[in-house]
Amino acid sequence: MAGHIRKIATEEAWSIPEVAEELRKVARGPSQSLDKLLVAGVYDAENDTTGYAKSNFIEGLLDAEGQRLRLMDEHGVDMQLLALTAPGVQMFDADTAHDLSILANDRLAELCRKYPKRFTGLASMAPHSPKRAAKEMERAINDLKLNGFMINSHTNSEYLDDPKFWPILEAAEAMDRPIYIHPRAPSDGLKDPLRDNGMDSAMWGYGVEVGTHVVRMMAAGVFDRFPRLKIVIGHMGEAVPFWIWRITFMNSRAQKVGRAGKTELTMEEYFRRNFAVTTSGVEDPLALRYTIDRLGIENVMWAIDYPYQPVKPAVEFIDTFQCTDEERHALCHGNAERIFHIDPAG
Ligand code: 1DF
Ligand code: MN
Repeated sequence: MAGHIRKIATEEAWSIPEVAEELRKVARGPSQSLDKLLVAGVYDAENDTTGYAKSNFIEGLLDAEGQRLRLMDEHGVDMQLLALTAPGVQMFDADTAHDLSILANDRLAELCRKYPKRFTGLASMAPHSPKRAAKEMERAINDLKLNGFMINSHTNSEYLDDPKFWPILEAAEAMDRPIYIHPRAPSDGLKDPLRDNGMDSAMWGYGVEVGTHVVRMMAAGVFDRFPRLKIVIGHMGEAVPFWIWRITFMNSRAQKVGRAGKTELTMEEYFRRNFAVTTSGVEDPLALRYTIDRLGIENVMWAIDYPYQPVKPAVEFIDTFQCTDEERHALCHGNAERIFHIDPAG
C-alpha cells in the first residue's frame, strides 16, 4: 500500500484454553471480586448476568492465526503486541498463577517465534510471590525473548507501591523493560458503588482502578527508588493526563502540610518521565492531541484492544488524526519499537 506506515498495536488481548478453564472455575467459585461479573460473562456463558457472553469474546481471545491475522491483513495492522487478557493469572492462588504464567509465556513465545513480523508479546507473572515472579520475568526476556510485562492492576487488592512488590519493579528496571499496568475491576475496597449498569469495567471502573494505582505509585515515591522504571497505561492514560495538573498541585500542598510523603520530583515530572500511554479504546482526537501535549509525543502509542474493540475504527482513527508525518510514525510504530524493544526493521 502506497504510503503505508507500519502499525504496531500495543494492547492486544489473547488467552489460552488452560487459563480460560481456570477462569471458568473462578466464575463458579467463592471469590467476591468485582471481576467475577466480566469473568462469568466471558468464560462461563451459562452464568452470565452481564450480556458479555453475547459478544463471544472468548473466540477472539483464543485465536491468533485465524480471524485475528485476517483482520490485521485486511486493515493494514502489521503487528500486535499480545498479552494474556485481564485479569490474567491474578485471581488464581499463588501456585496456580505462577504455573499458568509460565505456560502462557511459553505459548506466547512460540507464537512470536512462528510469526516474528506479526506478533510480539508481554509476559505475565504471578505478583503474589514477587521473588518468584522476578525469576519468571528474567526468563521471559532472556530466554523467551518477550518484550516486557503485563500486570492487571491490583493483586488480592494490593498495589505495586507496596514494598513487597519491589523485586518485580527492580527486575523490570534492571532489564529496561516496561510494565504495562492494564485494568481489572476495582479492588475490594473500591468496588461497591461500581457494580451497576456496566460501571465495573471499561466504562468507568477500569479507569478508576488503574488511575488510582498509578497515583498511589507516584505519590508513594516509587519512582525515586526506581527512576528508570517505565510504566505503560492504556485508555489514553486512564484519565490521569486530564487530572495531572490538579494531582500535582494538591500533592505538593499535601506534602507541605505533612499529609503526603516527600518526593524528589513533582507528580507531573514523574508522569512525564516514567510513563507512556496508549490510545486503546479511546478514539477521540481531542483527547489524543491533549495527551500528546501533556506527555510529549515520544510517550504516546497507538493500540486497538482487540478483540474487545473493533479493528477498523481504531485504524481509521489513527489514519485520519490530524498530525505531522513524524508524529504519525511515532504514534503508529516508532515509540513502540523503542519502548518495547521491537525490531524497527520489521
Ligand atoms: C474490556 C475492555 C475487557 C478492556 C477487557 O479485558 C479489556 C471490556 C477483559 O470492554 O469488557 O482489556 N480494555 O482494555 O478496555
Ligand atoms: Mn485491554
